[in-house]
Amino acid sequence: MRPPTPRLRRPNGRVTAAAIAGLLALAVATPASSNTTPGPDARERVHEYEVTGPRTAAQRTAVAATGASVDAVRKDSIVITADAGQAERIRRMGYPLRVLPGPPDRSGGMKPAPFDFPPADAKYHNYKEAMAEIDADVAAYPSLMSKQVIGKSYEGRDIVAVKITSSAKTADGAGTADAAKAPVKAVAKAAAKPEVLFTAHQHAREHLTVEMALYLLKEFGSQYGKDDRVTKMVDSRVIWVVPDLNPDGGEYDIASGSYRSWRKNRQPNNGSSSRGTDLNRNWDYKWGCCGGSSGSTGSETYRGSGPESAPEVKVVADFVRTRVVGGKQQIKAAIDFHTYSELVLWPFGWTYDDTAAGMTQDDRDAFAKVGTSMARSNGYTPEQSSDLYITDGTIDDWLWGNQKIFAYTFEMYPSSAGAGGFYPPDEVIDRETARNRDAVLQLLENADCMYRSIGKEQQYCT
Ligand code: 0X9
Ligand code: CA
Ligand code: ZN
Repeated sequence: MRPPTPRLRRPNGRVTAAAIAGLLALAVATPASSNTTPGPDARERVHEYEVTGPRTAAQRTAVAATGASVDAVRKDSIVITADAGQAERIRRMGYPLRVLPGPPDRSGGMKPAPFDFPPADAKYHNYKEAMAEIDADVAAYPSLMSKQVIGKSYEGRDIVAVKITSSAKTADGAGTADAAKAPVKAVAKAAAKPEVLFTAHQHAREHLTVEMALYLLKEFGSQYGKDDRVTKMVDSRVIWVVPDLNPDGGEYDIASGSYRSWRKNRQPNNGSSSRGTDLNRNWDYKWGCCGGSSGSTGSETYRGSGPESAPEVKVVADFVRTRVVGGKQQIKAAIDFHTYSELVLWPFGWTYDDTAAGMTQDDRDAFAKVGTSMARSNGYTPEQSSDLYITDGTIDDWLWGNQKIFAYTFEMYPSSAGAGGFYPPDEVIDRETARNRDAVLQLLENADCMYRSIGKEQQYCT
């Protein structure tokens, strides 16, 4: 597919004065060590910057309102990804900016195959390798796993969901052996198994999250019958893993052999040469409500032309809606994996308030209790997502606000840009995916009644 021609020329073919001025401004503002492959549209070039000064969520939200993405938050500075225009606007707000080093060169001087990771990062799975790995896991554990193609991305790649559960007819947390011993009658009227959803890779450059999803498949498959906690959960829950929400963006990010720091999907925008919607601003709950997304197509946080306008979001939202059975949403809890900053986040993102319409004190307390406990196990920092900055149209706000699913966002390794940012070396994959094993099991174990965590099982779950 050929990207649309940048609108630098008038129909009569003459280059406009404004276009020349724009190009000159870019030439001046773009750092010499540009780290992205020159594309047809210079406006798409982005860099990470350290912004010194913003120290409150409101100040960070104001910076994000320029259309930059906020990648990391520190006490009195933040790290953003921005294009030259956004960077200039932030400078004019009075905050000093410092350009950070671009994505690492892991080529080792070798030319990688197109659409593949550079040689030094070969342990990361590109789209084709991830699909092959999923198929291999399903083939290795056919009695536990099955794969469904739930729809297609804008460029036509399969978006898949893997279902993991054993044939045990129990939802009470008992293992297969217990289930086999249980009287036939008890088995026959066994309750539906609570379902839990794990999603990954809404943001193209956050490749470690695909590895997280693949780790979960391997772990639940290989440890079933060996590890007691895994066995109980595979018996008593239905686990859904959607390993790649943004395959087009992910492939685009690696396609040239040097990382592009791409965030959005690859959907063209009407009347604009800038491609892409930020999938995590496109969900149908308070979409675009609150200054937590952008209406500009060139922005890193462009919310799309309407809620669910991104095919990838529509596909996953439709899938979640199919889990409403007999008027009841079967999915009780969820984690959406992102990078980076090492955070456990809960809704709402659209408001600074702890409680709001659709979020009672008990809801908030259960979110915080389980979230804090998960964070203790992986060493992440637990907080409400708007403690960082306001976001609207995010998946967790939709899953909770619209579907009443206890949905968390995990921001994985590393904790800072200096430690690798969006591109940590593949040597960390095993350690940083296994690091979330206990947290994932905790969520599964709590999923049948999240309010048990605050001592209110009687009130909410009987
Ligand atoms: O901005 C985002 O979408 C997430 N950060 S990232 O660097 N991975 O892009 C944070 C989202 C926080 N807000 C909610 N989860 N609601
Ligand atoms: Ca390596
Ligand atoms: Zn993200």
